[in-house]
Amino acid sequence: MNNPNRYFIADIHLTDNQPDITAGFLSFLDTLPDHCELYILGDLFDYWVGDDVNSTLHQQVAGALHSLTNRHIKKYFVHGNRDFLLGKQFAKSCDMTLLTDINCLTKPNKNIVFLHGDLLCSDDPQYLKFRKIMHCKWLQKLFLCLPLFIRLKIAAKLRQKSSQHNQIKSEAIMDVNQQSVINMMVKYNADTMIHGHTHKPATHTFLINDEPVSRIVLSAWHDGISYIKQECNSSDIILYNHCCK
Ligand code: LP5
Ligand code: MN
Repeated sequence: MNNPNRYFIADIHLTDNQPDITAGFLSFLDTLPDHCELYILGDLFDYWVGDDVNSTLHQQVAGALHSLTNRHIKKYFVHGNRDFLLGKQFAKSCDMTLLTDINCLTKPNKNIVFLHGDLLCSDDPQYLKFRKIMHCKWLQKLFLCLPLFIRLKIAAKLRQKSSQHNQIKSEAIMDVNQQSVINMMVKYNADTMIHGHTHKPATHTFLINDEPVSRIVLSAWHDGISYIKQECNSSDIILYNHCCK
């Protein structure tokens, strides 16, 4: 029995303000073949302030993802830095499995490691410190107890501060650190890494211990659909990086 084909996407940044991206996302789901697996590598939503936000957008997305189950499509979700609060309740309404921050898929000889990508930005200790605070369980619980309008205000403030900070950070600081990439690939015995976050789509090939490996970076969806397809047949696994306007 062949493995299912796998599709990887990230950084869709769904928001009420950009219905064209939502429409693109929903039609992308329609094009998925039956019996495949869909891996969403974070920042599906532009921000997430709690599963209790029952907006039309959230209902539409949950309905569309859930209905993929009728076509035997499994959905997996890795949190991004914008939607790290997406919880079990919403995942259930999508019939989607929540994964940990770093995950591995086995290939015949080596593994594929996949993650959102922000953890690899180790040239930016300020961000990693900020991330650590945002991931404090008690702080998240406290935040989720706040009235919705306050949560939305805090999220808007954080977004504003973040874009101010990003304007003065260099491109290099906001990209992944090559040594962190290598360390993670060695740790997971991976010859392939897939991630998003940086919005710099590319396939980087390099050597680890004289063996060729690749890091495939997904694009954000502001400029069109982007996905990686892992095609499985008995002898081969091929990864395609598709970006279409
Ligand atoms: O995603 P992107 O490209 O904008 O920037 C990221 C990093 N920024 C973030 C912040 C998010 O955008 C905010 C998401 C809000 C989610 C909902 C709210 C949930 C609140 C839960 C509370 C428990 O991730 C950015 C990186 C960039 O990627 C590239 O890697 O540079 O990091 C930053 O900008 C962080 C700064 O370096 C430090 C930020 C200091 C903020 C100070 C906050 C003070 C305001 C407090 C308001 C109450
Ligand atoms: Mn991100």
